[in-house]
Amino acid sequence: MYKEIMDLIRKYETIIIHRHKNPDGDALGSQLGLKRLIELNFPNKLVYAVGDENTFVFLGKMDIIDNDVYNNALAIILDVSVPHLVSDDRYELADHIIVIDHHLNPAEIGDTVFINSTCIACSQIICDLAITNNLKLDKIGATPLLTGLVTDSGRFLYPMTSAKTFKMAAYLIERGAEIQDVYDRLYTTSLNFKKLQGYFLNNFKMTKNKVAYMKNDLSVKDKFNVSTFTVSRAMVNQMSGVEGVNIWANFTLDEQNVIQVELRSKRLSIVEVARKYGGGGHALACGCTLKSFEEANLVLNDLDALLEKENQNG
Ligand SMILES: [Mn+2]
Repeated sequence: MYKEIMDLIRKYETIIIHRHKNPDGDALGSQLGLKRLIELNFPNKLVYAVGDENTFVFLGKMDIIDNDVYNNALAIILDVSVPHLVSDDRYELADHIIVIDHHLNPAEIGDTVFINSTCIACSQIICDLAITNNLKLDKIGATPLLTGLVTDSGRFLYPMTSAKTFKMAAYLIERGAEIQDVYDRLYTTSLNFKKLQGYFLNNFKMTKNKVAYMKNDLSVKDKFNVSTFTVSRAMVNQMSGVEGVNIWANFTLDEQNVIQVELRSKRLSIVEVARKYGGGGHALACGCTLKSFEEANLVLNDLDALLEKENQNG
């Protein structure tokens, strides 16, 4: 499979790299890492990274390109395989589309699809591609890739962290990835963010079978002066690591009147529940969107029932 990807990279003169909207460290990390990897090893090619920007912009800027750049170009989509989640839908204009992802969903796009859901980060797949093909990599490419590994593994904490993850981290640090700088940027928080963490710790609730959860309306983001995304994605794991809590869920109303749902589990697969409500993701880390907090109660009931069944089976 890597051979097919490399053959396509060799074939095209122009390569445009996409990833999901509202990028996290892994989406941007794998995108900017792959961009640098291609630039270093194929200096005559034109390589662009496109999409929306957010607080992860310290990893590198996005390129602004015209539609005609996509003529006879190769588009590579990273860390996502669902069309409406891809940032910048002009990938459709490309001659050929490669999707490289580590989510469980069946890919809905791409002429060439490579999905490995045993990899904790899409960045880990890009590292593997580099090592397997003996590609050159420098600090500029290694640093974003390490950021992807660190963020998607929760600083090497989440269950899919493997020997391979650490091998890739070692490989990246050997190539100059600035680990201290990455950590400083990722784990220094604003005072508001810290206080929001405290708010979560003090206010989360539990269902009968100990699904920990929070329901956040817009007043939470306003009170702590942060984004909905921060309240939703960045806070869900405040409820992890509590004795007896094996599933935790975060429901956050956004400005479009949609409830953003983040679901996490220690061992039991919960992605089926996310899928039931139109979402998806990984077995132990997934999400969906809902129309109301009443629907959130249905999700909580389903999660609670999973634990009830598990308890009965001993
Ligand atoms: Mn990822």
